[in-house]
Order: sequence, then structure tokens, then C-alpha cells
Amino acid sequence: MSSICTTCPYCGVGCGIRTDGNTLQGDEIHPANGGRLCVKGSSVLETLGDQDRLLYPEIEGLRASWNHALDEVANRFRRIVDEHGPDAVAFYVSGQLLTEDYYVANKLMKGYIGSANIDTNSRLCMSSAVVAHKRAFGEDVVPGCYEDLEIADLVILTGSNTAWAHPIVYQRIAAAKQARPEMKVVVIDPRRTATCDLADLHIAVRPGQDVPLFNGLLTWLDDHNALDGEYIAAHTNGFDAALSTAREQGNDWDALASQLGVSKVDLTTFYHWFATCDKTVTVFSQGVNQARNGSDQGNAIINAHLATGRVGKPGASPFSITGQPNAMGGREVGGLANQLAVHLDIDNQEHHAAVADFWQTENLARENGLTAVDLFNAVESGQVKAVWIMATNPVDSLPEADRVRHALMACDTVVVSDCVASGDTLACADIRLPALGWGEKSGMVTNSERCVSRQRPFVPAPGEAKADWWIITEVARRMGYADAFGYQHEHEIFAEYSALTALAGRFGKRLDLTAAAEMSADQYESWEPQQWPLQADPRCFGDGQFATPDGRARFVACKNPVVHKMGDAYPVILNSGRIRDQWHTMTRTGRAGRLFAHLSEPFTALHPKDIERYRLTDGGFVRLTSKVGDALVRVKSDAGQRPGTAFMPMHWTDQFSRRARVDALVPARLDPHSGQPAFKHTPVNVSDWQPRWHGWLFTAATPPAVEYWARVPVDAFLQAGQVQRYRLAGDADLTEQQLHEWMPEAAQWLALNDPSTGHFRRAALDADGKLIAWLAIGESLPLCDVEWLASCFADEQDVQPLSILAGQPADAGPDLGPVICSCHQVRQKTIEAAVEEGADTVEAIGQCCKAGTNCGSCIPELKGLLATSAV
Ligand SMILES: Nc1nc2c(c(=O)[nH]1)N[C@H]1C(S)=C(S)[C@@H](COP(=O)(O)OP(=O)(O)OC[C@H]3O[C@@H](n4cnc5c(=O)[nH]c(N)nc54)[C@H](O)[C@@H]3O)O[C@H]1N2
Ligand SMILES: Nc1nc2c(c(=O)[nH]1)N[C@H]1C(S)=C(S)[C@@H](COP(=O)(O)OP(=O)(O)OC[C@H]3O[C@@H](n4cnc5c(=O)[nH]c(N)nc54)[C@H](O)[C@@H]3O)O[C@H]1N2
Ligand code: SF4
Ligand SMILES: [Mo]
Repeated sequence: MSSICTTCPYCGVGCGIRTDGNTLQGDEIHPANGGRLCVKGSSVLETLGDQDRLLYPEIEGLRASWNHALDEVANRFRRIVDEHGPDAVAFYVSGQLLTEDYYVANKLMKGYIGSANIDTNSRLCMSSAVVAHKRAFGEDVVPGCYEDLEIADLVILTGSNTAWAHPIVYQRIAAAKQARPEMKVVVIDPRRTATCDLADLHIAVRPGQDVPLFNGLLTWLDDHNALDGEYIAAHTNGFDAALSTAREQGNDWDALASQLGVSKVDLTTFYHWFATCDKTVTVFSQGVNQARNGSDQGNAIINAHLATGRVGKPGASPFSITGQPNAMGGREVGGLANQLAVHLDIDNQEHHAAVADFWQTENLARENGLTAVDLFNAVESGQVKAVWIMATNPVDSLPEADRVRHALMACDTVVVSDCVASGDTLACADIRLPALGWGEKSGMVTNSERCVSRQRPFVPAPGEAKADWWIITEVARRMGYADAFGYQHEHEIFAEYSALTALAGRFGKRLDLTAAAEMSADQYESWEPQQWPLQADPRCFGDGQFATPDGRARFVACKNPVVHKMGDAYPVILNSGRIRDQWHTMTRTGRAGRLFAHLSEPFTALHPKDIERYRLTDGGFVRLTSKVGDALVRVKSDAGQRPGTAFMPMHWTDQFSRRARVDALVPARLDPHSGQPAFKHTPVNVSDWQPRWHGWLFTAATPPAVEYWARVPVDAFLQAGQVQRYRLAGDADLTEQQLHEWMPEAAQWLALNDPSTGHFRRAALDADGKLIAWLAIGESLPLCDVEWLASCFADEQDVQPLSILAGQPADAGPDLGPVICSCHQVRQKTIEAAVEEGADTVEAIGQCCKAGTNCGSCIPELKGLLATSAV
């Protein structure tokens, strides 16, 4: 196959990929990455394949034809709308849909069914930034572009673990700083993250204190004559009110520093740098958005930029970076329940009339719909009787996730469109629809800097999977809207959407894709990445003209948050977010064993002092409880945590561990303006759990019902399915009979029992002597070489009974520690040896052992190892 250009399915950096289906490289001419890829992007081919894919439509668990399944969805939605009105149905969609999918989903719900009950997982992600943009600029527009990060003199990264969540953006900043060491980087984050590695200054602010921090900045700028008075007078409104609100906390920098939990020197250094660097970019992400006052936190940042005239200028902008590959595209087409389409508003009569006219519909929704958390509350109360979930996993990613699960279980009709066959949300579905996944589907995505790129197919559809836009339009036709949904090809949808953006222009908005409205199918095929507004400056608002009625930007007066006193019952603040090598609920990254090498089990990171204080053990287990739920994961000591806080990844689901869904713990506390949940600040209690036994189990079968298990896929396939490596732990006594039941049927057995030490080992072999399952249980974790064992499943090698029972090769080499560089599979001890032999820079380590020389994602860890060995 000749190679094609497409866009990475993961984060909102939106890197270009070139692939022939067997190999893959970064696309050198894509403006986002210029040829670079991070570890997730470069391993994406390993996550493809038919294994565990949803291949056919299913109704109530039984295979159905497409015709039957589509009729069933359309009939159920039609009936409920007819009996209970349009607001009794809802769609819950995702920033992982393509623009074409998103556009037709929104057009169907808002335009024809006549309800605005369509919301998206972007509610959990970007909705506070959307509010901040709309309040300040009059439109949800990110003013800057990636190049700004390279030409800035000061880059502030707040609430963003860029090194792990937006690795190529991070690498671009790192390269710019290397070329211009005088460039400064400030990281604002309560914990010391891999991103801090690049920082000249880390402000380890107390959680939730970003408004006082940025209000303090506004006051400082005023006190130090660092405001751009001309810009404020000519291009903005509301400055005086914002400043006087900011001044309410006074200008005693000692007092503010202690309130924020940082040193006064660090605080004033940050303020001084901001005051003196005209070229400043402030990147903000979930640490800002996912808070009870996320919208105000965004506006407090934007206020500081407006006050210094630093918006949309080269190297000077606030910069909210998006998470998902098409989070931005979804915001454009109107995927949020309180947006119409193309940045227009539902409750604005003129906008409403214009869109109704364009779509030729009399049914266009007149009121904002339910936002994500409220939408699932309405499912729970029975007000919403049918919900169609596409490309998102709310049973894992919404707050109070157990309640969401129960609500879906009790709901009349739950339709789920997904690519995979098993998932926590899919388990609640009445109707499951198989969707094309990345590499199969075709359409457009928009990245963080408004760059619109193609995702192109290069592998055939598995089973009967279909494009999301096709599924939606087929249902629309069956609901009686054939005329409005007659598309034959995704390109027609994109052209219609592009034409619709003319209305945005008519109402003074910047969103503009009209140049693509007449595009032919061939031009669509050969589309090259372009930023909107198409054929215009890549930056917006640099001329001081904004999308508000009077053309002026607006300051927002941001009140400091009420500080809640921590109760004794839940004394620790639980933060949550991403780790380097996993993507969300792991439906894709969870298929590649290599991506577990970095962190293989669900964990909670705590400061060593808290580990001592709560009598936990590093590497042991911790039970977390909150007002709404509980979890059981491993303890990870991390001196970079603020004492009194903990961090838990959001990735583990019931598919990957027994009880490690962080959102089972998170209560639904929302920002009042955006409805975005405060995922980062959950009060919890932590307590030690000491299992009576520990174990390893390799099997392709489902895990046993024990107190703790966590799985990692072994990169080997058996006929029955992929072998999984389980780490087990439990409280209850085990009988031989139980152990037997955990193992599959086998032709031959190897066994070792030592009841005196509580140590049991079992290996199951097929008739040819090939290993099919392996188990070891002990009072402490049985010693074995799990990587070597994994290789025994893959290789055609003869199995040596003694080695197999021992779980390690007869000529076992030394333990080389955890994998640090996932690309080249280089382990910690190998790197430490290189350092001991004199490698004193990241480059030198790379020359010695290749670590860090491919995607560069592990460079922060390499620097960490260099730093510890220097000590
Ligand atoms: N590897 C990987 N990359 C991803 C994703 C993934 O799943 N895996 N998902 C993508 C998506 S959808 C998104 S939205 C982005 C998210 O990208 P990020 O927002 O960078 O990621 P998070 O880990 O959610 O949180 C960022 C940081 O906010 C900090 N934080 C917590 N509370 C506060 C606070 O009160 N103030 C401040 N200033 N900071 C705070 C956290 O400690 C954390 O380090 O990542 C995208 N990229
Ligand atoms: N505690 C806590 N919770 C969080 C966050 C946090 O930081 N902390 N972050 C929040 C954020 S920012 C986000 S974005 C969400 C993400 O959370 P989710 O959106 O729930 O997570 P994903 O795993 O990305 O779910 C995507 C689903 O769509 C499927 N899929 C992939 N591609 C396609 C496709 O093309 N079509 C269809 N039909 N299906 C597809 C996948 O198999 C998967 O089941 O989580 C939010 N929840
Ligand atoms: S930075 Fe994001 S878009 Fe780029 S390769 Fe990595 S995951 Fe993909
Ligand atoms: Mo996100």
C-alpha cells in the first residue's frame, strides 16, 4: 500500500501521521508536529486489529441486521418523542467523533427532533474555557497558535501536565528553550509533574487557588505600572470592576503567598516576569477548567492578558489547549447543549431564525438543553427515557459514576455506538452499534490551534462496522427526515457545514470555513491541514477587535473562591488526571502491553509524609473513600505531591481492575456557569489494606472475583483471546478447588504446593506442551519474571517445566527494573549503568543505550535519573 497522511487519534495537539498500514512516521509537513510523534502516536498501529471489536449490531444482546437495528433505534426514539415530547430523548456525544459525525448528530437533535438535549464529553473537558472565551471575546475562539509558544519569552503552563498530555507541544517548547535559553517557563500545578522538568519556576499552588493567584497578578501589574492603559481604554470594557474585585484581597504579598501555599520569592518572581515579558503565553488546561470556579479561573488568566494587551499577537496570548482530537471541531458545530451551531446561540432570536432558515426546519430547538451531569440526572429521574451515547464512556468518566451506571441500567432505551465489544457503558446498552474506529473512518478534525486536518482510512472496516455519520443519518431518515439527511459521502456534510459558517460571519464571529463550502470530493480527498479562519491570519483578535457587539473585549470580575474547611472525615484532597502512556478509559491504549510498561497498575500517589501519617506502605494498597464511593488501588510514594493531596489516574475501569474507577469517588460539584465538574478536588479518606495473599495469574479467561486484581495485556494471542497478566491480592482463604477454577481446561498441568509457606504455583499446558495459563499465589508476592513469562506465551519455544514453575529462565539475568523508555524498551538499571559510566546528559544516555532517542516522552524521567544520581 502506498502511504497516506492522517491525523493522530489521541490528543488535541493533532499531529500529522504518515502510514502505509505497517509502519508509521510523523508527517514532516504537518504544521502541528513537523514529523515528531510521542509514544502514544507512534504506537497506535499496535492498538488496531479485530480483537475485542464490536463487529455487528446487537439488540438486547442478540446479533441483528443493520436494517433491523436502525429501525429499532428510530422507532424507539420516534415513539418516545411522540408520547413524551422531544426533551424525553437525548444524545451524549464526544470530541472523538469527526466533524461530520458531530454535525449531523447536532443537526438531527437540535434541528429536527427539536430538543437541545445533545451534550458532549467536552462538557467535562473544555466547557469552562468555552465560557471564559465567550465572556471575554464574545466567541469561543482560541486566539493564538503553537508558533506563539516558540517565540514567547515567557511560557506559563498552568493546570497542564503538558509533558504527558500534550507531548509534542511540550517538545516544541523544550526545543525553543534549548535554542533560546533566556526564554522562561513557569509551571503552576499543586504537584511536581514531569512538565516541571522544563520549568525555571514551579509554583506549587494550593489546589483551587488560581483565581487569587491571577487576581494578585492583576493587582501587582497595577501597582508596578505594568498595565497597557492604551489597550485597555481602546479595546476593552469592565477593567475597573475586575481590578477592584482583584484588589479586595489586598496587596500584602506575604499574606497572599502563605494563602497560596508558595514562597513570596517565587510568587513575586512570577509576577515580575509577567510584568516585564511582552511576549507571554499562558497555556491552561484541566487543572484550571475542572474546578468549581473553572470559568472564573479561565477569565482571571485572560484578564491578565487583556490588561497587558497580550491577546492574539505573535508570542502573546492566553492559550486554552484542547484535549481530544476533535474537541475543537465539536465546539464549532454546536455539540454543546447550550450552543446552536457555528458559534451561534440558541436563545438569540436572530441566530435562531438564520439557522432554522439554513436547515429549512420549523422544529429548531428554542431552549438550551441539559448539560452532561444534568442529562444523566434526568435519565435517573426518568425524565429522559432514551439516550444515545456515541464515542464516550460516561460510566467511567462522569462524576458519581456508579450513579450514572444505575441510571443507565434503569433507563428504557440506551443506545451505544462504540468500536470495542466490552466496556462499562456498553454493558448498560440495550442496543449496541458497531462504529468505525481510527484508521477506518474518514473525515475532519480541528486541533488546539484551529487547524483542520483529515483523518483518512487505510484499513478495511472490521465486520459490519459503519461510520458514525452514516449511522446517525440512517436513523434520521427512518425518523422521517430523509430530505435533510440525504448525504451519500462525508464530504457533502463537511461542505454543508462550511457553508453554514457564513452565518457565523454574518453575526460578527471569526469562525469561517466558507472557502471550503464549494469544495469538490477530490479537493476534500486531498485536503491539507489549514487553520480557520481559512485564508486569513492564523491568529485572532490581534487587531484588538473582538466578537462582541461593540467589538471590545470584556474583563470579568472574578471573586475569590470560598475556602471550604476540610472535614475530619475526608482529610485528603484527591486530584485526578492523565498518565503518560494511557488514553482515557484505555479502550485503545489498553490493548498494547508496551504502554503498560511505564505504569502497570492503578495507583494513588501521596507525599511520603502522608504515607507515614496514614500508616500506608509505598507499593502496598490503599482504600479510598469519599462521600459518594470507594476505590482500592496501590500506593505510590511521590515527594512531588503537596502534603494533604493525592493524585489518581482517571484511566482504570472495571475492564482493567476490580475497583479503581476514580469517578466513582468524585461527587458532582459543578461550575455554575459551565456545568463542568470539579474533577481535580475531591475530599477523600485513605486507609491501609493488607491482603493475606498476593498472586500472579496469566490467562485469557475473565479474572477471578477477588478483592483486588489489575490486568495488563500480554502481547500474544491465543485462539481463545489475548492472554492477560493479572496481579491479584485477597483476604479470604483460598482452597485448591478455587485455584483450579481460575485456570482454563488444559491437557497437562505443572503444579507446586507448599502449604507451610502458603505458596502455590500452577501452569496449564495444551496437548503440544504450549503454555496457556500460569498462576502463582503466596503470602508475599511470588517472585517471577513476568516479562519472560509473557514471552513463553508468544514463542514457539519448548517449555522447561522447572523454569516455568519458577517463573524465570534457568539463566535468569539481573533484574533491570522498570521500563523507562517505552519505544526502545530500555529499563531503569540499564540507564543508571550508562550514567555511572559517565553519561551526564540526556543525549549521552541516548548514545549509550538509545533511551529517549525516539519519541522523547521519557526525557523528563531521564533527567530525573540524572538528578538523583548526581545526588
Ligand atoms: N497521555 C494522555 N494524554 C492526553 C489524554 C490522556 O488520556 N492521556 N487526554 C487528553 C484530554 S481529553 C485532555 S482534556 C488533556 C488534559 O491535559 P491536562 O489538563 O494537562 O491533564 P490532567 O492530568 O488532567 O491535569 C493537568 C494538571 O492539572 C493539575 N491541577 C490539579 N488541580 C489544580 C489546581 O487547582 N490548579 C492548577 N493550576 N493545576 C491543578 C494536575 O495536578 C495535573 O497535573 O489531555 C489530553 N492528552
Ligand atoms: N476524574 C476525572 N474524570 C475525568 C477527567 C479527569 O481529568 N478526571 N477528564 C474528563 C475529560 S477531560 C474527558 S475528555 C473525559 C474522557 O472520557 P471518555 O470520553 O468517557 O473516555 P474515552 O475512553 O475516550 O471514551 C471513548 C469511547 O469511544 C470509543 N470510540 C473511539 N473512537 C470512536 C469512534 O470513532 N466512534 C465511536 N462511536 N466510538 C469510538 C472508545 O472505544 C471508548 O469507548 O473524561 C473526563 N473525566
Ligand atoms: S502529541 Fe498528541 S497528537 Fe501528537 S502524537 Fe502524541 S498523542 Fe498524538
Ligand atoms: Mo478532555
